[in-house]
Parts: sequence; structure tokens; C-alpha cells
Amino acid sequence: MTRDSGNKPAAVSAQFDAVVVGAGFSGLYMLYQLRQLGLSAKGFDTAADVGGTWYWNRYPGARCDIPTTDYAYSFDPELEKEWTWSEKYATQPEILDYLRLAADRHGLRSDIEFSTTVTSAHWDEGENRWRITTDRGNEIRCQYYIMASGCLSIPKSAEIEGAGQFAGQVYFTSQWPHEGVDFTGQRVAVIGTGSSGIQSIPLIARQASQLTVFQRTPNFSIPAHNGPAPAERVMQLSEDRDGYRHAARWSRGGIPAELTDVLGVTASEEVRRERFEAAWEQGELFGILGVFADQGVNPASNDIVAGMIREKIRLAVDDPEIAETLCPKDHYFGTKRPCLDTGYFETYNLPHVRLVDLRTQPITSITAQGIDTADQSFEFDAIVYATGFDAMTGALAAVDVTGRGGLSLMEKWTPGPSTYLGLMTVGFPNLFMITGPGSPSVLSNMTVSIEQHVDWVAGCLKDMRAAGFETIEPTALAESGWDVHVQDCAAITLHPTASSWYMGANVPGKPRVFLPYIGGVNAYRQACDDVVSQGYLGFRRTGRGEDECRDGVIRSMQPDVAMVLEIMAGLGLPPMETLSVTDARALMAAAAATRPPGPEVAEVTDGVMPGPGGDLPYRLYRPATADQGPHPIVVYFHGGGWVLGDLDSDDPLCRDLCARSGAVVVSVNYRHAPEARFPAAAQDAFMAVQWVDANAVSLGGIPGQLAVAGWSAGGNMATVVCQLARDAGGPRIAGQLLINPVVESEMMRPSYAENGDGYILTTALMRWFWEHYADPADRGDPRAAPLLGNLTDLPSAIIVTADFDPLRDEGVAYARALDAAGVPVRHVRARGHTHTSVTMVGIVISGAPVRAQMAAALADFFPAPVTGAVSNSSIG
Ligand code: NA7
Repeated sequence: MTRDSGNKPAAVSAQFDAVVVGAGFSGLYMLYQLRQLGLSAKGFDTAADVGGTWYWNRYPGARCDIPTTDYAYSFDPELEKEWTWSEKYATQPEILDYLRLAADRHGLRSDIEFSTTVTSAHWDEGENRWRITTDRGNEIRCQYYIMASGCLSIPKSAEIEGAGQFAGQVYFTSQWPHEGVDFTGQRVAVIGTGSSGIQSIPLIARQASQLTVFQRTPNFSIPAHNGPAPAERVMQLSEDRDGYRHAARWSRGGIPAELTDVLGVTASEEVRRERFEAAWEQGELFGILGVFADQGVNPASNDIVAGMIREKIRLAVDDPEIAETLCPKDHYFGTKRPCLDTGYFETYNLPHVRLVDLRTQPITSITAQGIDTADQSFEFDAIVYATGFDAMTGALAAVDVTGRGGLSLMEKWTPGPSTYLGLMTVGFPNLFMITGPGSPSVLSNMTVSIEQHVDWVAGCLKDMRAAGFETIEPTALAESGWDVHVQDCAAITLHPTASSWYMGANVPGKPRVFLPYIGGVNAYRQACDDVVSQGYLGFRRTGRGEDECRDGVIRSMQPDVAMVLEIMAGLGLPPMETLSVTDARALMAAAAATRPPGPEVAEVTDGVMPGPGGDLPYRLYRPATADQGPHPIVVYFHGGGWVLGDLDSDDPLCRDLCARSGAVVVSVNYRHAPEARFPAAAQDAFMAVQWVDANAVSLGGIPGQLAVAGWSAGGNMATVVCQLARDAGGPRIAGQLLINPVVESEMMRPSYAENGDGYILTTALMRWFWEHYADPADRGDPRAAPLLGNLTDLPSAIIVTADFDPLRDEGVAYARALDAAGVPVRHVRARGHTHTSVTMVGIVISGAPVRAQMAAALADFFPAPVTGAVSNSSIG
């Protein structure tokens, strides 16, 4: 980044409590808070004045795309009173004025050295201080080094051959000349159609004699409908400013909003249209990103919104061919930063504006006269690069930072940034990042996220000083746990599918890792607060000769599992074990009726088979494979503690298993307790397997290719059947898939203590199941507690255990015991899952990869690989 001139003398070596890099929204507020704490602080900025992003990005049309009612500080009520935004989306000059006012109101400029770039920061372990140097020769020692350097502040280089040869004027939207540019009468090229391009193109078109836009990826954009600040928000703010700001802090995106529960995939066409048009008219990013609750996670729902935006583009652009070129089709809506525009698409109706599709004719070189593409040569007077930034990590990497043991931050982050809460990183004590990677930052209203980070850091410093700690640093466990959580949150969305700057994909060679935290501003704030209330969980603090380390992981549950638990808690349902069996069954059936149905399979047929106590209903699922079969067969037993459940209760799971594995699944409904107690269910299960084996051909199965599977109590029965079949000398079972199985009745393992309450299957409910199913004297029988049985010569096993399941440890113990008995075992850990969540097909998205693993392992049971199964990616 070029630096403004401003020949100030270099400062002499100095010592401060804190150094803050950056004088934008975050740096200014950080300096303010440090002062409130009574700490000495020095700020540095490459720019000649305050403003950060808003200092540099002065291109025509530069505006914020969060309504300015919300894009503002909330820490200073007087500033709020003094300032009124003139528009819904304020221009860059107005935002810059606002930041200048904020700086002046608190006299912050005197703490900042402008036109000065911090070049290195080294942690001195002997002194427990950072040594900071600048390009103007400053050398500063400080205790806390705070990077408030912005997420989009290092422009990405053009990466186009010949870029230096162009003889005309060159401009970067990210470093626009302060005096402005007059393009009147000029032939202008704009490269890039992200927010900066989309905002500036209509205004450049007003001046230029010819404007040629070079588009690599068409972008989704909706009209900003700029004008006065939205009346409703202004009214809410004037009536209850504190309440409004509070709601923003605890919202998903940093703006108060009511979240919808309307699903795109199930809504009627009328509702879809109505919701979309309302969001279109509103002209707000979070509105259009929240038309449907599932558009960020479900491709089909996303396609509905994306399709409607494409319709609007086609309406706006006269030439159908140009319209098609402008229609984004290579990424899901929202997975690249969508834009707000004013007349962007209509600009292409102007006779002097031309669109060049770089997908069909890539740029081969910039020349002295202009730009050569594969198809033709263009001549220009000016080229505008709107090519984006080295986002989120660029500014952090721009400083040579070394931590403990000379560890370089950039080396540490070679595989991708690793942080705890996006605030700190292991090996770099007392280095804080404001809106760093792993925090909501660019996915949120930045001002809300900035204030939250600065407040957290200030609180942290205050607590440290009060307790006499000198340093703070995350633990490796806490950091890796957070990194996993950040990726878990992203993995359930469509975001990782796009080549976006959120993924680091716009910078060649940058590792592809999802950079921001997508779990929401509210969830994130709660995590940060929980860290503090748990005594700085995940941090090591040192000082006064004492170390304090509260090691641990702040979030280890899959985010969608946590969401389901929250929703279920909100329903206020009575605990199952307090109900009569009839009512419990009715509750199960009612819940089952509202679920997504699970994937399509080729055929589902119900039938009956003979059982020891009368006919047993079964449901057969045939896979949609390229061949017509026959297929291997899996006999499946549903869960429900031997008391609850039926063919419907596990129907989506059976469909999923069938579709993923390519095997025929025969789900058997056995007799239930308390009507038929132990060992009725086990007897039924064994007879069912014998019958399926004997009738394999007529069921569409391959004789001899038979496996058993079951979830929970069904897992118990599946493995009991394996023991019974071995003892009886048949049928031959190729393998057993046991999903969170019950294998003993003691209920004494640590997972009962850890997870016995709060995760749907509770200790109390498990006790209720056992009481209904088996007399205490029978509970040690291997047909009830298979862990106590003879485990030799059993079929290969896949054992799934879930982290937040009371049954976890008995499943693990069973896997170990089988292994010790010489049985091949594959243990699949459902990380961050509960007893039930993996089975929630179409609801808990993070369960899908676990089920894919299960199905793949299941297919391995059979001698020939199961071919022609539908691809996993099409299954939710
Ligand atoms: P963006 O959103 O990163 O957009 C950059 C654009 O430039 C985008 O269309 C890129 O295409 C294009 N680009 C980048 N490099 C090239 C090359 N070498 N050739 C052709 N086209 C290229 O940056 P913005 O400044 O517009 O916006 C940044 C954020 O600021 C924005 O999201 C808001 O948060 C505010 P690509 O998509 O990579 O194919």
C-alpha cells in the first residue's frame, strides 16, 4: 500500500502499554478503551488520517452496504445524538467525516502516528514485551500488541501479465486518488465485478466516453434502493436506542432482525415469490440472505432465490446475451459476498458500455495501449482495477510478526490461519486481533463485531491487570478446538463450495480455508462470554510468578446439533419417562410426522414375515442403482429402547442407508416392551434375520450377502443376533453396523455422568427403557447385555459412538472388546453429536458425513463393491 506523504520526524524509542495498528473503526475504539483503562497506547496507520477502509476506498460510488443506522458506534451516546446519517447507505466521504468526528470528540488523534507503517513485531520472551518497529524508524516496546488492521485492507495484486506496461492512467478502487478522477471523454476499462466494481461502474459510465467491463465471475447484486434511512429503524432507535443496540449485539448478523422459519423447499410458489419480492424491495443484504431459513444450507432452496435474482437481471438488461453473461451460475447465492447496487445491471443497456466475459475470452496481457484478450485488442486511456483484497489475513501477514521462540506468524499460518476466537493465536502472547480470522467479522455488521472484540479485549486486559497477570495466550487444545468449530460451522453451509475470498480462493497460493466464523454474532458473543465466565477457559495467563491455565474447548458440539437441542428445549416437552407408554409413543409418532422424509429410493414396500410370537411387519427399501440388482441385504432394527419406535420412526434413516450404501434395507418391526418383555425382541430379531436369509432371492438380495444394522436398542438387537447366529451355526452374517448401541445395562460409565442429562437420551429415560424391557435378573443376560457375551468369531463390526451420548463409553468398550476378541472393528466417532442427531436425516446436516462413512464401511462388508449407489452429495 502506498503511503501518503507527511514528513513527520521519526519518533524516538518509546515504551507504551499497548500499540494499536490501524486507525479505522476498530483502532479508534480500541484506543478509546485503552484510555478508559488508564493505559498508555500508541496507534499507527499507514494513512495520513483516521478512517481505515474508509480512508482508502474513495472510488466513485463507494458506500457501506449495511444501513448506516446500524453501521455506527454504539459506545458513545453523545456521538449518536450529535450525528445523523443523511442516507440509508452513506457514502464514503460521509462515513469518513463520522470517523473524524469520533476521533476528535475523544481527542484520539494525538495518540496516533499517521503515515507510518508498522513493519515488524517481535515478542521478547525475557522482557515479556513486544518490540515494534515502523518504516519511519520507530522502535517501541509494549506489553500488548493489537492488530486493528482491518479485514480488507491489503489490495490483492493484479496478477495479470504485462500490468506494468500500460501507458495510460492506472487506478485501484482500493487506493483512489484523493482529488478524485474525471473520466470525461476517456476510454476506460474496469477489471473486477465485486462490490467495488459494481458500485463504481455506473458512475464511471456517466463520465467515460467508452466503458469496457472485464468480468471474470458474474456476481449477485440487488438494488440498494438508497434514500433516507429506513423510517422503521429510525423510529425504533429513537424510541429505545439501548434496546435496539442490545438486539443488534445478540442478533445473527449484527442487525436486529426476525429470523424466518419458512423453508424454501416446502414453501408455496406464492409464499416464495412474496418473500423474495419483499426482500428485493427492502434492499438489504441480510434481508435477501434470509428469504428462506434454509437457503444458506440447502442447494434446492438456494436455487430458488438465485433463480429469482437471475430473473431480475434478465428483466433489467435489454440484450439477452449480455443478461446471460451477467447472470451468476457458478456459485450459490451468498457464498460469495453479494452486492448492493444502484443501476448496475441497467448500465449495460448504455450504448457506450461493453461487457467482456473473461470466461470465454481471458485476458492474455495488459499492453502499453490497453488490454489484449484471447479474441481481441482493446485500447484504453485508463484502467481501473477493482480486483479485491488479500482478505482477513493480508494485513496481519503484512507485518513481520514473530512470537515465542522466534515463531513466525506467517509460517505458523502456512496451512491457514489458526486462532482462538479469532482474537489470539498460540505462540503469540498478548497479541490481539480485532475481527481476526475465526470471528464473525466480514459476515456481520462490522461495527457491532468490532465493538464486541474491543470490549472483550479491554475486559481481558482489565481482568489480567486486576489479577496481576502479565501475559495471556491461548492453549493449543483451545485453539485447535475453535478451529474445528469454525470449520464445522462452515461445513454445514454452502459457503465452502465457492471460490470466494472467504475461502482465500482469490489469492493464488493462499490456503483454502473458510476464514470467518459463520455461526452468528450472537452465538459468537456467547462463546466469548462463556470463555470469560469459565475463568478464561482455553487461556494460559502468567504473572506474579504464577501460571494459571484453564485448558479446554469452548464449543465442541456440532452447531446444528446445538441448534436442534435449543429448539427442542424451547418446545418445553415433558420428559419421555414421565409419560405413559401410550403417550410416549404418540409423541414419537407426532414428531416423526413433521420430519423431512429422507432421500428417494427406487422402491419402498411393506410386508410381513413370520415371527416367534406372530407376524412381524417389515419395510423393504430398494436402492436406485444403475443395475436392477440383486443387491446385498441389510436387516435393520429401529431404536426406541425396545419400547418405542416402529417402521416409520427410522424411515428417513433407512432410506438414507439404502441410498448411500446401495444395499436393500429390510427394516423389521419387532415386538415391544412392556407388552412383550425380554427376550421377545431379541427372539423376533433373530427369526427375522433367518427369514430374510432364507428369502434373500425373492427380496432382491444376493444370497449370502447379508448384514445387520441397528440404532440404539436396535443396535443392541443387531449385535445380539450376531451372537445368536454364531451360536446357532447360521445364518452367515457378513457384518454388523451398530449405531450408538446399548450393549450393557449398568449405566455406570463416565459418559452417563457427562451426558446423562440434557441431550435427549437421558439416564432417566434409559432407566425407564430398561425397567420396561427386562427384569433386573435378566439384564446381565448377553441377549440383553451383549458386552457380557462371548465375543469371538463374530462378524466384522462398525460401531458408531456419539460424543454427547450417555451410551458413548459402552459403545467404545464394545469396540475394544470385539477387537480384543479378534473381530475386525471399525469405530466411527460422531464428533459433536448426540445419541439421536446422526439419525436426523435432512435436519442435522453435520450427520450426513457420518452416515456417509457408515454406508461406505457397510459396503465394505460385502465381497464385491456395491456399485451404482447414488452419489452422497445428492443426499441431505
Ligand atoms: P472482490 O469482492 O474480491 O471483487 C474483486 C473482483 O475482481 C471479482 O469480480 C474478481 O473476480 C475480480 N478479479 C480479481 N482478480 C482478477 C483478475 N486477475 N482478472 C480478472 N478479474 C479479477 O473485491 P471488492 O473490492 O469488489 O469488494 C471487497 C469487499 O469490500 C466487498 O465484498 C465488501 O465487503 C466491501 P473473481 O470473483 O475472483 O472471479
